[in-house]
Amino acid sequence: MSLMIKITDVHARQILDSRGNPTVEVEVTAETETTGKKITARESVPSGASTGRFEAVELRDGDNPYFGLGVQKVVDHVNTKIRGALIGQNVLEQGRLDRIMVELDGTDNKSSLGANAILGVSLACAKTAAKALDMPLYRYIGGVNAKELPVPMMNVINGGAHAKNSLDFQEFMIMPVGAQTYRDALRMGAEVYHFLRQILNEKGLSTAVGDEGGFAPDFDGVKEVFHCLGEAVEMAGYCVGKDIVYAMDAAASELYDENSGVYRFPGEDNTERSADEMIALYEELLEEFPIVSIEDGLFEDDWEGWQKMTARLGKKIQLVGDDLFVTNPKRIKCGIGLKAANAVLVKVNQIGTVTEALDAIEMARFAGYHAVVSHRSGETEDAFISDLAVAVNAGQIKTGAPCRAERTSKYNQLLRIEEELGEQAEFKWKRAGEKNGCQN
Ligand code: 2PG
Ligand code: MG
Repeated sequence: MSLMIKITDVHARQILDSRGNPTVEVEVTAETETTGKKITARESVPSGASTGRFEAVELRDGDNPYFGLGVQKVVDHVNTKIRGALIGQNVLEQGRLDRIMVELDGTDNKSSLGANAILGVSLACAKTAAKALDMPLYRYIGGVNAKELPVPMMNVINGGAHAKNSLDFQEFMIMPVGAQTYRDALRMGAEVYHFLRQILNEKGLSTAVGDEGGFAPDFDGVKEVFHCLGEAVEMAGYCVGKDIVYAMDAAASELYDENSGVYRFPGEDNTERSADEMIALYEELLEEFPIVSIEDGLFEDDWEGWQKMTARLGKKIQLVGDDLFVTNPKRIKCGIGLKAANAVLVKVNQIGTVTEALDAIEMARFAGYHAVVSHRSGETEDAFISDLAVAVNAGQIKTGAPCRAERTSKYNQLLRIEEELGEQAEFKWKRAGEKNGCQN
């Protein structure tokens, strides 16, 4: 590479995420050799609540203050070891920078330096490089063909580990697939969200929100959620199943009891379901409601169950592996070989570097799997994932409800990107399981 933009500083600090827990923010400064101009950009690291057991390791201090959740050790790793290894390197060589950090860490799961240390630097390097080249981040990562605005998967009802309500499944999402543009999709989603609040109010249900900005009342089972969503969609003047379709994240690993091998539903008086019964439940829901995507329908290590579920449902809908794949090319490869799932959830902090996340996306799509770019339940105001979604033309982004600034920052960044792309911008719903025909 001929252009040299040398890293001159790497600096981390501890900040707070959207749950009020500490996380890492990193600034990378680089200098263009020819002009001597210095550029600095900053990125921060998100954090999950329903984390998959195969995720790269998020290091925490483990003692006071912050109830053991501090990241001061991680900050020190960035400011000493990683800084030392990256100073003088070319910020444009993302693959090399990420490899240096992975090798410096030396473990399989980034447990030595911490995936949160490595990711913060990796993200900030990409952003600094884009800024130094005076390029939008999505263009820097994706190149000239980065142009597709993703369909938002808006998590308007929160349950599971993200809320203290009676809902055992974690996320109930609306997807405004009938929109012609991203801007319209966002508006449609926000309108439905507001009507949903009105409906919940009228029913005397709570409109307090969960970690991802969705409402989190006590519902009388899963079907009641979809009935409420349907009412809200119709009140907003849209057609259920045509303008707006649904997606779910069951986050089933959270419900799985490994000792007995069953899924337990605390919100249904501890009803137990086997993997077969879970699949049957999804089939029943698909019959009744226009659900086009189910994430983590089964336990993160039940490859056999996933194979069965994919054989049964995979032609009709998108089956997304989150805890199953943890954005890890090795696990994705395994899933592809076994025909388990047909889509990958992409969370940069599950794997820990920009390069590996891009590798995961490439591998998935080469095998015909879809890629859904995703936030975490603990987020910051940074919107890296919005640029990433456009960079890889992912076509779908999951980043919570149109509520809470750490969620809207992602949706708003996509508005800016759409405006900037102008006539080049594309927005289309072309994913597995698309259902046509209005159900009203
Ligand atoms: C998920 C995510 C994001 P968390 O399970 O998909 O919605 O939740 O970040 O808590 O793992
Ligand atoms: Mg998930």
